[in-house]
Amino acid sequence: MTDRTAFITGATAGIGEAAARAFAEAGWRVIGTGRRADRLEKLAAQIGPQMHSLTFDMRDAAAIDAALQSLPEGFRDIDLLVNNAGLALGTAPAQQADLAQWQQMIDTNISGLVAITHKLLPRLVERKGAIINLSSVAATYPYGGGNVYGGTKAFVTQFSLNLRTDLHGTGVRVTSIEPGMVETEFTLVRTGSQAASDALYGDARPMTADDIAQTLLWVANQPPHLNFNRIELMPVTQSLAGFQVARG
Ligand code: 8X3
Repeated sequence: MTDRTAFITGATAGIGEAAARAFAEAGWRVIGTGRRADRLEKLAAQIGPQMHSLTFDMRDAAAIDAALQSLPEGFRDIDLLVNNAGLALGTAPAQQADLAQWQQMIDTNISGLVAITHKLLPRLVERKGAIINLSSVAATYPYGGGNVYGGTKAFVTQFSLNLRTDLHGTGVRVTSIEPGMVETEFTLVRTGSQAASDALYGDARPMTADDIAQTLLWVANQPPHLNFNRIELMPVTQSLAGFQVARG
């Protein structure tokens, strides 16, 4: 055991679930959060007493408070916050997009993330802990249909950099992780279509949730004097395609 505790949001699937497993395997205590109690309980049963699950909706501040107050002895001293919960919805161009989907991305990727961070900051400062925020390559590079999703991730990256500045002198470390294509339920959630998900990942050799989980663990295990501000990573098969020009 490392005697350290990681608080991982969105641990019900994908990168969050892989991170919960990776940190537990490395001897960390893990608090895994999510909306889907059945998935969290299944994961907690597999990981064992090193994991404590908290079920709440990131968009409900009172539910977050109640969940944090319910933390049992042994899980109250939090050393690392992994802000992983987030989602993309829709691939339509902005002028055809659904406003409710935009709002849901803002509520989860921005409002939920800042609420959790705000609530855990005092404990993290006390423990000289760390925050790792899951941003995206979409924070930096625009792509078709990325509109509000990319905007939320640009927020996450810039919020990470600003947190670093505000936390100057506290010893708290902050890192923005900015992955490209990772094969998870991400595309299924975004499009609602298994066929779209299969078409995107098929033969593309995308990164895996475990690739990102191992990156998170590596960042968390750096010596306390070292801060990685931003890490951008992509599968070898993904690259940038440049500008477009409309004619006529
Ligand atoms: C999403 C990254 O490259 O799959 O955060 O659009 S990508």
